[in-house]
Amino acid sequence: MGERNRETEMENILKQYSEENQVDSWKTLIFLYNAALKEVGTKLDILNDEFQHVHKYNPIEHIKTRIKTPESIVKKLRKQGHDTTIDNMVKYVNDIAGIRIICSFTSDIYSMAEMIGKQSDLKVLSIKDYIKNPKESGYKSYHMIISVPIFLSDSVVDTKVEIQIRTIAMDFWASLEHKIYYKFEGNAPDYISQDLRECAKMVSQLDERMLKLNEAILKCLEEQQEARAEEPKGAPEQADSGQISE
Ligand code: 0O2
Repeated sequence: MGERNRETEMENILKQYSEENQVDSWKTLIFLYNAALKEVGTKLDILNDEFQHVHKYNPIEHIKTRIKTPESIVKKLRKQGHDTTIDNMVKYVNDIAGIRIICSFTSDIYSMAEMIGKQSDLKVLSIKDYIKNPKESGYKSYHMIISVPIFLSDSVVDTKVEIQIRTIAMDFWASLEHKIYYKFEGNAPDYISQDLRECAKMVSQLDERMLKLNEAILKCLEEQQEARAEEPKGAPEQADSGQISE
């Protein structure tokens, strides 16, 4: 199947499975986005396992997936000035299927993004680096919109997924800020927004410090290993007597 056909396949599938019925269209849409989350989730698990296998280290702390609520999708479309049709949801709402990857260190974020970008069956549609360019609110995270092919019985549908990659500290800030702002519905008093920006700075400093600490620990371990390797070989080790020494 040609690339051009695959891009219009989503519209065809929605029509074919739904016979112009909006409820059926919605169900088909959610089925496809759930399938996309499964595909990408499996890819991430494999990448994490490979990393553990080769480097004895897990860059991923944990992964969260979610399908955006219908209320939230409608709100986003209205905010963008679009009619709330199924076609517009597919076209304009890029984060109906969302995956959040929580990493240990900032450096892990870029390793993950690179590994995802190299998966030949995924298409990276856009990247927003809110780590290098944080939002006005103080928000930091690395966003990728990708599309993943979903293989159905007689067709292939490219389906969009938003991947957000952040550290534990960035996630801690973003989750609490989201809750606070939700309460104020976007109209938080200035001193609260200011305080949140201050907290975001503290979170960034913490991330930087933990990264440096990790680098120092790795260097220290490497030096200890080298020193041990250079130690002159002493007397041959005594055979284990099977007794526990004091
Ligand atoms: P929810 O409930 O998390 O889904 P695009 O997706 O590119 O068409 P958009 O939506 O402006 O355009 O994308 P952007 O700026 O990359 O951000 C989308 C998501 O990033 C948001 O989704 C949040 O999850 C997160 N985000 C962005 N800015 C902030 C922020 O200041 N604070 C927090 N806590 N999260 C933020 P939703 O749909 O807003 O919400």
